[in-house]
Amino acid sequence: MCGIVGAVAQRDVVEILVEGLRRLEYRGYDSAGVAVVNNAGELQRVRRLGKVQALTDALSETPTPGGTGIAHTRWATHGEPSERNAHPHLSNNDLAVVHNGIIENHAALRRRLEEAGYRFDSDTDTEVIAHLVHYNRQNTASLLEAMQATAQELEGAYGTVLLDRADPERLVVARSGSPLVIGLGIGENFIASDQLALLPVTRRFIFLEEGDVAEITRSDVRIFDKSGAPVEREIHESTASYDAGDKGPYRHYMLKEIYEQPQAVANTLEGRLSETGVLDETFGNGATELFKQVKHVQIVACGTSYHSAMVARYWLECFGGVSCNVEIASEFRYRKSYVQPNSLVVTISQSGETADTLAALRLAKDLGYLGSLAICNVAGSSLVRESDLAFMTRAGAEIGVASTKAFTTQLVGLAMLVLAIGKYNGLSEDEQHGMVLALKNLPGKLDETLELASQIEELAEEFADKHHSLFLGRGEQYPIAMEGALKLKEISYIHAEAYAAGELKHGPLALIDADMPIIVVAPNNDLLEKLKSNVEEVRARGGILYVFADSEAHFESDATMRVINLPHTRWLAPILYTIPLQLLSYYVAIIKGTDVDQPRNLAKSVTVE
Ligand code: F1P
Repeated sequence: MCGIVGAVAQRDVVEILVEGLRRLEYRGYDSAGVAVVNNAGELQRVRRLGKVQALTDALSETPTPGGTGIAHTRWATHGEPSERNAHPHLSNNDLAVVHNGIIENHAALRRRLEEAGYRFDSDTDTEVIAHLVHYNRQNTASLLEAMQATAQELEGAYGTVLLDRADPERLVVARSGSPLVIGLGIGENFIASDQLALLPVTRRFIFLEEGDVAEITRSDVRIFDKSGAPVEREIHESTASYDAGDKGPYRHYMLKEIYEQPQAVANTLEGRLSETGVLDETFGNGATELFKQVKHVQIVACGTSYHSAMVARYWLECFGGVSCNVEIASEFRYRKSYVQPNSLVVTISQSGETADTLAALRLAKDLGYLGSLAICNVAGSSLVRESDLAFMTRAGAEIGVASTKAFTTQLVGLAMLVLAIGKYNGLSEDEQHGMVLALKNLPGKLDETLELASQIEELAEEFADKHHSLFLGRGEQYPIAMEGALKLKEISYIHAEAYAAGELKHGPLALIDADMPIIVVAPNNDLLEKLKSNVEEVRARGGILYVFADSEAHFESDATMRVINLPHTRWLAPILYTIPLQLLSYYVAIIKGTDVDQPRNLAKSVTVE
């Protein structure tokens, strides 16, 4: 899930490469590096441990001009984050390579190459690509052929770009399992792992397909498919925007994104609802025909997106009139599963590039589902392109690694899916009408909920010295407890676990003491009385409770319980109750002084499995 940028131009490309890396930092920020062929015809490489800013500082001290270059921002898989493991990797000072993905047979290849006399300078799997291409180059007519030969020997996933000192007028690139996009300029061409990196220089893109190897020069792009045959790939005019902008009055992107949620939800709803339902076109051409046949929904996703899927299971079975299974994509893709009759597969992903989710979609297509729907925030992403139907959340660019507005807009998309499928499966017009109204009122309720921020900021003080915490919810609030726990882990590094409150007495009660804050999400629903009993079980054992409750649920603050009341809502309560948990983790992280937008060890887009 590293970020890659490359350029072949007449002008100096280093600025373009570094700006590209900045835009790709969401893919990893363990180290960054750049290599160019300089005016003296030498390969010049600058690498730094840490974020792109460290590389920028180094480049301002050591100007590295060149018309052809490659650059990389890393999320470490093989080998610790360090300068020697940072890309680009070199072979014999002739060849520079950047890579995204994992070479699974790297150990065997490394042994072979060491026997052939190659010396390894890093612990990465990437370095085998550099040496193997270098080795194959001796028996092939061009760098392109050397890459094609190398591709036959590599197992695993890669998006890779090669630069040859002896032939600096071209880059050779290969895609197998990790996305790469060619950017077309005038008298200059580019390559990147995401079009976002290249938006300042072009709007014309070619998305490489699985198994493609390509050669890019200033004036030409030649693409060859898996079998080595030359192919033409469509050119796309991109309308994508890079609106990371500045943080405005906010201290972090995450806080900005939390506050953007009412607007993001309003945008996601806009033009998609009638008085009594959801317009089928919202999900793309052919949605009506497909939805009429659906009797079962299989959802696959990872991380935060998986939590939204879990909420959807409650909704689909309660209101949608169809059965639903939910599975983590990395599990689904590697087990034998049974395809229910008339089954729709739904993938959920902010980025649309999550490797496991993409692999799960491809598997599902082979297994013979009725059709596939992607719920995604990035237009033109692999997931969207490869699915039959797509629902675009309109959250706008999400920069904070911990997902916030992408999650709540996914839930809005899933709520609309429930309506769209439900209307063919017994959801009455009256019910639909009420649900549409609730969706329309949601941005206002989110605004009201955000007003609780100062109360939550105060509460956060009590968490700063804690090492563990427990999140409890029941029904469709159980996944919200899971999402709250994940947020706290991700950005404050406090150990947090979530439990369905009914499970307490089956083990976790043993953990309860005054040092273990218990966070409870308690809307006023059919399970409220059950939840209240669970709360008493905790109290009786000396636990300190923090309850986010419906104003009509009648929880009272006292010495062992802090209550914060939220506006009243019914079926969309999971969306509303997400907000205080996001704010809580944010303020705890602020007190702890962690890197909120780029927490340690994580990356925004997980393009390796
Ligand atoms: C899945 C995910 C995010 C999380 C983090 C890492 O990504 O787990 O939920 O916030 O950024 O990746 P996606 O498939 O939703 O893009």
